[in-house]
Amino acid sequence: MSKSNLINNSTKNKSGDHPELKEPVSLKKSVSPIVGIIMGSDSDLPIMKEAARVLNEFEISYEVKIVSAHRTPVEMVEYSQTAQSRGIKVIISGAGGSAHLPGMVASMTSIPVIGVPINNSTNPLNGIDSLYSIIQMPPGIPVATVAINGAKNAGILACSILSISQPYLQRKMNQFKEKMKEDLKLKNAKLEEVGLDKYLKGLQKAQSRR
Ligand code: RP5
Repeated sequence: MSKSNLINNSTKNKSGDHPELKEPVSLKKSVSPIVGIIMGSDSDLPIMKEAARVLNEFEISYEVKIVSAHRTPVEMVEYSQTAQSRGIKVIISGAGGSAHLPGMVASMTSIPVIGVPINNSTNPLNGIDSLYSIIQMPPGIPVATVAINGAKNAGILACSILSISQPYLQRKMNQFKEKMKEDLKLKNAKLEEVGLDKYLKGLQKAQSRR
C-alpha cells in the first residue's frame, strides 16, 4: 500500500481547491481494494474521508472514486457492473444534491451498498433531501443508509459486514467496541473525580482544539 491523497474536512476556497485537504489523513491506495468508496463530487470528500479513516484503522484495502450519477452516468454503470468482478465486496456511496447515486449503483450490483446522505455547503436542504432519497428505496433494491454525514458509521458497517467471513476482523471489531466501553468508563471516573464544572471546562477546551 502506498500513501495517496491527503484530505481533511473543509469546503472549497475561491479557486475551487480544498486547502485543508493537505492535512494528513493518510488515505491509502490499495492494489486490490475490497471496499469501494464513491461519491458524486469532490465536495463530498471532506465528509467521506471519515469512512476511509475507519478502513485505514481496520487495515482494510479500499479505493476512492468520484462517480456521478448525473455527470458521469456511463462511468457509474461501468463502476457498478465491474465492482464485484474486480473484488469489491462492499460499496460505500456518498451523495448530496439529487442523491440517486447509491440507489442506482445498488440496482446494478448484488454486493451490499451503504449510502451516506451528504450535507455540505452545496446542499441548501441540509442533507434531508439526500437522506430521504437514499433511505426510501423501493422494495427489492436496498441501500443500507447511515445518518446524514455518517461516513464514519458507513466505514464501521463495512468492516462489520466483512468481519462475517474474516475472524481477524471479528476480533478487531470486538476490540473496537471494548475500547469504546473502556473510554466511557474512564470518562465516568474523571467526571466523578473532578466534578461537573471542571469536566465541562476540559470538554470545551478539547472541542475547541478539534
Ligand atoms: C451531488 O451533488 C454530489 O454528491 C454533491 O453532494 C452535490 C454537489 O456537487 P458539486 O456541485 O459540489 O460538485 O452529485
